[in-house]
Amino acid sequence: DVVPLSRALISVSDKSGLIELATELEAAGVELLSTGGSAGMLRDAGLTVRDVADVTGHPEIMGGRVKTLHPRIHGGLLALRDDPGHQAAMEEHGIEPIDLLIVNLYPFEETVAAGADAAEIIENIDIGGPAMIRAGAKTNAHVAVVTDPADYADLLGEMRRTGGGTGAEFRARMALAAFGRTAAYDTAVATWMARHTGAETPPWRTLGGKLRQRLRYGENPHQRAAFYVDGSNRPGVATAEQLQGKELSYNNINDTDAAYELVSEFLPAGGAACVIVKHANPCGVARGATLAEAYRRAYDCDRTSAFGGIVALNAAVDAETAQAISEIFTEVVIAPAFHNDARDIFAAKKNVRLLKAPGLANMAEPGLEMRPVTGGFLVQDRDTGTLDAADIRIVTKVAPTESQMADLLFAWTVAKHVKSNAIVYAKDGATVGIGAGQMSRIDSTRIAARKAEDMAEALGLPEAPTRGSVVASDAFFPFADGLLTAAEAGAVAVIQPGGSVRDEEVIAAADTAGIAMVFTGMRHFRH
Ligand code: 93A
Repeated sequence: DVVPLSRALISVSDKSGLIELATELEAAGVELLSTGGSAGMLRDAGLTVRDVADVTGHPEIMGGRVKTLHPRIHGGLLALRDDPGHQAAMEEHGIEPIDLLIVNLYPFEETVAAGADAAEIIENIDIGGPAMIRAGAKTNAHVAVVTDPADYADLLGEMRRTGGGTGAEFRARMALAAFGRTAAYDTAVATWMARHTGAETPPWRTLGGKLRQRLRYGENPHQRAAFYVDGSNRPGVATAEQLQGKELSYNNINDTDAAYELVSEFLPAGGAACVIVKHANPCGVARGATLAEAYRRAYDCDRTSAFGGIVALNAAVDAETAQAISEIFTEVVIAPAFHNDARDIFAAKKNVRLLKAPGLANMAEPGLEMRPVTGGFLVQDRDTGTLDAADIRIVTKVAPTESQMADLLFAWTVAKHVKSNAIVYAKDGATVGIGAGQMSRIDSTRIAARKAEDMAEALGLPEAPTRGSVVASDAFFPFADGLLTAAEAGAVAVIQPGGSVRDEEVIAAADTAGIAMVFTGMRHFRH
């Protein structure tokens, strides 16, 4: 798969590192073709360069607007070397193959940032450059495209590795970067044009996804909104089929995503599981011997919040589960499948939106998450962190029992999906109190315990279900007070990352209270 290099086309606006690179290419016996300014610079440095105009037999015209837009150039980049028809065309039209393309684009973004006028900005919309980059990247079976001076060292390393050529893996990697560059470039052009013409910024059509549906409004009625799919086809809310019910709203989709991601942590092999979400936070999560039982136990965590919630299930919904869900108002039910008799029951509840996802979400699959900040955006890996037994360290005198350990891991998984500060009390594979999104951990700890007390009262239980429960904290307890509050509520085992400067104090408090505590060494902030 190594393509030896015989001819390179160089056309760059950012000329940094160019002479060093071209000197090495010439020394390796690579013929250099180049456009006006680039060719001049290389010649001044004493290198031998062939003008693109000489190759095309056509001068650069219109102040450089047309210089490389010619079949001798594009044919040289696009020809498939192993296609006899392409070979014949090359011979007939005097087209020579180009196997290395060094191009970077007119500085459009910089010209906008410098506050130039529209005429100058427009002149900096590169047409020939992106056309060549895309042609070369499309033909990465034969052509290497380098669009960033930062990659020149990599190119030279690749040439040394392969004895003067480029390998398929390198060419594919560069092609990916090349398409990324032209995509970002055109987004910048469209964004400027939107601003210049007084249209929407950023323009909806350039968001990089495929529009799935326009939404009636966003988080609030005065906000416009739309739903895009990213083309990955991952099972989840974006690929689910709506079987019945009103149109999904922006908040429905956001909440359904949160619910389905969490329920997807519970693989069907481990038994039935149900998640109920309100405002992107779970308000009840449970396993059960049956799906209906899982739903009822999830519902019993916080019946008040579950009203008008989103219900996600990890297996095909049966009639009994459908019946149980139908007893209160629910916005959305999402599951990998629905039995026909369940469909019949939901059909009587016209407003319930039923979503059938093409499988559970793969929570181990890597991906990126983006979030806007004023003037930019943040990107991070999805939180695919998981625990195994070896990561868990028992730090107290008392060790958790086997069933407590199972509940600790269950609560930990739920806590990963609760907005920070997250505190999750659980017992026998069901949450019994969830504290979410507070600015202090102690408040989340208290709120979760109080909600459990409220439920005990509503359900007529003899005591709060936090008695004998375990508790998970998404980040370390900075002080002993949170742990003491949990102990007071009746928690008998704790799971948390550890790592506070006051760990010793917190461990001592756990020992005094006679409860077990384990450290995970991993944090699950979610903001
Ligand atoms: O004006 S263009 O859109 N028309 C073209 O045919 C063309 N070919 C290369 N811009 C074109 N380029 C761009 O010129 C390249 O992308 C590069 O940024 C620049 C290099 O020009 P020079 O070598 O004259 O400095």
